[in-house]
Amino acid sequence: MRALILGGDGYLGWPTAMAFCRAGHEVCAVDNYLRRKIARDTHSDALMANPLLPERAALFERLTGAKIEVAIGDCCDFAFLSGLVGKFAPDVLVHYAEQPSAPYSMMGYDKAHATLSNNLTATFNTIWAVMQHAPDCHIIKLGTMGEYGTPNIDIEEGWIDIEHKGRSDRFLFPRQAGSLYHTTKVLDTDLLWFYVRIHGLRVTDLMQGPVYGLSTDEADLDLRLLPNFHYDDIFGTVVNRFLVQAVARIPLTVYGRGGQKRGYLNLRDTLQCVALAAAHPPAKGELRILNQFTETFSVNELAERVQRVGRSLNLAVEIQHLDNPRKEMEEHYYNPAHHGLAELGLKPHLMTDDVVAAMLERVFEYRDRIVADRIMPRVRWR
Ligand code: USQ
Repeated sequence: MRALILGGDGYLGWPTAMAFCRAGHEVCAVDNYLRRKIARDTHSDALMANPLLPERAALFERLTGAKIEVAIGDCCDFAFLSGLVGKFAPDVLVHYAEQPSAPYSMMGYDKAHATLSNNLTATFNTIWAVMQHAPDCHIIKLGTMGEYGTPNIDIEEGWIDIEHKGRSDRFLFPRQAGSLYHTTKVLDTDLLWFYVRIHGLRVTDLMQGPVYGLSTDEADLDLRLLPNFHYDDIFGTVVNRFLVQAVARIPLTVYGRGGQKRGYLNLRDTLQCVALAAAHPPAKGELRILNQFTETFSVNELAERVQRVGRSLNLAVEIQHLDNPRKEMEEHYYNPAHHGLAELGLKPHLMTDDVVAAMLERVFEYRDRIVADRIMPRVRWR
């Protein structure tokens, strides 16, 4: 396949580009370094230094003989994106090119507007570029489990059958996101669904939970190929933050009571899920929605697990409950379906103690680079 990876410099985009390339596909990775710029502006640099995309691609080629094409540019620039889609003619386009931080999107008008404008424009331009130049291309869009929020009913996989006054129909499952960032993903889904209905696009929307980890088959070839691993309050996801806090002997920052449940997955499983979606495209005119996570945990369960494994490695891990900077339910029902990817063949890498220990050991190698004042939450929802 010819695979265009939008957001190819990111935590998920770069490992995806390597994995697709290694699997024998023609890959072009696209990025404008927005995440690096926001990280610099908010003093949220990643744990390890990540070479720029052309350098990473050159190193990957030296090590594997496989070539990742690189295009530096902004997906919000329609002339750039449409020219690229026209020239590259992708069979599959994986769209990660979004501002992915919930806290950043809650920092005030400018950052909220930047998130809304970037995310919606990148999705809109993707749709139009594909419609104009590659109408059979399969768009794989990274959505988020956060689109559904935490309703007091079971969460279905994208769609729900509703009976109302003796009649029934199928609708998108109700969405009620907990941050402006997550809300942009709801709006993305609505845009995609509109153009699928009207123009017969072929789309998979992957509702992904928080991802953890830094090891993949390709990233393990050389430390300079590792994904950008954040532990700060802006870009760091909760498990990655807890790993770094454990190594730095900073008490684990559980927000509020810690009963918040989410569906989590290992970075390796993100790669598997995207590959499976690409290998099994939906029909034209279909919006396929898959819930992408392998296990659900509360924040307390995650903290206790990192503490237990950390202590077995002689790390003195403590847990602290902070006043919750977010507005979210801290105790709630959570039962999301996730059959679709398993039916496509997903073999989960679960969060065993060995997996946690291996991640702690890798983070430990970078302990001198941990900056303690990047840990505490700086952004409050209210
Ligand atoms: N949390 C803590 N302590 C921390 C950090 C987070 O208790 O130090 C809690 C949060 O309050 C939340 C849960 O952990 O209840 C998950 O937070 P997170 O920061 O790991 O994840 P979130 O902000 O929801 O966003 C991340 C990614 C985002 C992706 C999303 C999937 O940054 O791009 O869309 O995970 S999901 O959460 O399923 O919507």
